[in-house]
Amino acid sequence: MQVHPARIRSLAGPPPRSGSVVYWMSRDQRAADNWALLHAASLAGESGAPLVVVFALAPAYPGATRRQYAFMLAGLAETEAALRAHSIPLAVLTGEPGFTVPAFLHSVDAGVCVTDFDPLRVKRVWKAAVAVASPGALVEVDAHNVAPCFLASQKREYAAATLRPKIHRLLPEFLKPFPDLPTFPAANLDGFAPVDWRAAADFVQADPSVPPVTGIVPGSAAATQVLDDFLRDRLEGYAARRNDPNAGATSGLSPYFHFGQLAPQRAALATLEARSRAKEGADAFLEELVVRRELADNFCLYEPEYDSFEALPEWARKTLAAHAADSRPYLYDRETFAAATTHSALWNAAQRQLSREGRIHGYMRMYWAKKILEWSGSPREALETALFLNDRFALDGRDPNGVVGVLWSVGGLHDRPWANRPVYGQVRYMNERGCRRKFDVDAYVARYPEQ
Ligand code: FO1
Repeated sequence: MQVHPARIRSLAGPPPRSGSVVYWMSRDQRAADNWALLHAASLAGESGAPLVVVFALAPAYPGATRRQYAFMLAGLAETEAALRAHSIPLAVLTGEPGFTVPAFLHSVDAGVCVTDFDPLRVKRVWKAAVAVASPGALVEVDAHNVAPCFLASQKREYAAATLRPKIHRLLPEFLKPFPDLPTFPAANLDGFAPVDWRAAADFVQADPSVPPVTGIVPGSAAATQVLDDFLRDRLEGYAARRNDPNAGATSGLSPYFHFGQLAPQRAALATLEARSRAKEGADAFLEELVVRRELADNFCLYEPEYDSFEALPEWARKTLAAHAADSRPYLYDRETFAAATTHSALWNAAQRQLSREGRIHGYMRMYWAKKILEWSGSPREALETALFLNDRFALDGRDPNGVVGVLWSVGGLHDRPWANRPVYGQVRYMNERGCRRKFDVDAYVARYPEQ
């Protein structure tokens, strides 16, 4: 089956030529429900060329620690087995992707290299390096968004309200079931030994002081199980209970989306099927899963400085600058925040949830980031601290969704101005009293004691 042509765009580089087909897997690390892999498989199938999948393992992905690498490598090992069941080999290339990918493409005489779309800077740099050194064409397929990011909008959108109608217009065309991945002749595996995952783990130089998490099982099979459980047990109460960090009402799917172990489109299709029995929950979840998630990609695609103070909306930069000299009730440095030793038991509990579990409840993430703004020397420093901590401890750090979550909380991104107050200016304010109105703060704090 052909992949919708609007999901595909060609990146600068030589024109397509005959030769083997390579799928350079990066953001979408799964065998099933992967439009980039399906496109590569259909190109190989049409021309009778061999198909091989490569993953370029970078020695030190920016900001990542042992925690994220362990989760990613475990998921990739499962993906390798799933690919081999279709006689598609996976090769792991260790080193700087800008060098290792072109070298591999030459070694297999690749006619075309397909890769998955990703709006982040590091990927753009890698892709530009591959495009100039590739023997054949380099094409990109959006396998992450339901509505292809570069089609849904050609500019940085102001807010969810401006992107929502554009996405909804495209859903009938793009929110379609996935075809099965074809199986190749057994000879397609010739010359490719199974990956040595121990050697791959040894190659990684990530900071070992942030250990792997135990409470979240990596991989596509676990992701599908988490999705099924969520839809069966929690979708109905999602709209009413998702802002209660004690309710266990959220989907828990973010780490799986970040590493592409589950397709957001798979989750959207399954949610639609469940909609007849849980309309309110399904609509609230689809808004997060599709509109908000795709708004984050839109922001990172069209705002080159997406993780900086300069990327904030003008009103927010102005109001934060006007309040930069306001006196702060407490001032903490990055180490104090990281160690969860502020004066606030609620904030410390949120930081402990993040550092112990590798994730933080969505509502608490807003509170956590807003207090970093309130208790840092400047808004710029707050932004840097929040991004640093999120990247370091969250399994889904370094994701457009995480970047946008932090910028929304600290700097009013995709939000509107609110009543003026100290330090925050017109950026939306949150405090512990508001939390107490919404949920049992003491119960939350008790779950994350000092150790
Ligand atoms: N992508 C790669 O292609 N190679 C890597 O070595 C790699 C490491 C890595 C470590 C932590 C992490 O959070 C992400 C990592 N990714 C890597 C990228 C990831 O798959 C995502 O594409 C982006 O972070 C989000 O769009």
